[in-house]
Amino acid sequence: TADRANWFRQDRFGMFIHFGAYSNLEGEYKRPDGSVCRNAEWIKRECKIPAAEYEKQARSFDPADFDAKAVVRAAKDAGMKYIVITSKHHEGYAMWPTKVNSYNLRDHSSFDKNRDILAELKTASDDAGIKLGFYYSIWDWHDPDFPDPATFPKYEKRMYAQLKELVDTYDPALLWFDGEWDTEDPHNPWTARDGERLESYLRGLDPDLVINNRVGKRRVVDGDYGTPEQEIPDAPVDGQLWESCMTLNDHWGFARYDQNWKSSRTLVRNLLATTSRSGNYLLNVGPDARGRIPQPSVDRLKEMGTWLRTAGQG
Ligand code: FUL
Repeated sequence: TADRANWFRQDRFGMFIHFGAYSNLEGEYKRPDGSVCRNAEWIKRECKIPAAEYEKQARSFDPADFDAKAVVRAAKDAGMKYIVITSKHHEGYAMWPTKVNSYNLRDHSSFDKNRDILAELKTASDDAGIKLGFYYSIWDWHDPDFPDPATFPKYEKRMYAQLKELVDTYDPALLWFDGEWDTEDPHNPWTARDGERLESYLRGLDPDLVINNRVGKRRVVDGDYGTPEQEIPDAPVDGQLWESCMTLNDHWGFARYDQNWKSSRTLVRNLLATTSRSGNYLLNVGPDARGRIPQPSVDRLKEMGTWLRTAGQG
């Protein structure tokens, strides 16, 4: 990893944001028989929601209360130095007005057509001196060309086009890939070579981009840093940079029923355990259908910040 990751090495503490069309369901899908199936960002797949039905609910998605300044303030109050938001999760729904397809927050929603939450977040982050990065899922449950190796190149072309849009429009500091793993159903055709090709393409667009290892097959040579999930490793692997991502409760996306919040004491302890082992800590919030960060999350972030500032003075 070259100098491009210097800021990442120093910044240590970031905010992860899981926000997508799944947020509109707030974790609960009512089946035709009246029973309720619960999940968060995996709800479409885990609850086997028919594609047409999922697309239909996405049309009513209206996160009118998303407030980029409030999000950035919550991050800043906690002592976080960067933000990584889902631009597209496995569901395939783009959170910016992509020109590649119409399955996005401008063209397939009830949201104000003049708003662009990634642009809003970029402006608010720049104003506050916070770096902004994007999560992007390679795995795509919506694009029909994804699962079949014969049509996969067509999907890949669109994926490249979307990533170029993101880089050209919002100038992100970091890209956080996901969904690169082998899945049986549907088949995931992503190979180590695909990852290498994508990484060099992106470095050609912007040599300063920091990229996580899920762009490839999570080998030490893939991307700039490792991505342990919901765990804090004892030590770095092969001296590699790493970042532990973790949830505040038990889910990444908003789940109305999940009130299993970690205490701020636990969160501070996790932050210290991570940074003392030279890792970064990426702590997640999941805004609700209206785009609001849940109050228990805001409270905990505030308490962490208070603790950090007090400890710094002592
Ligand atoms: C996982 C995803 O499948 C989860 O939904 C979440 O985004 C997590 C950070 O990465 O691999």
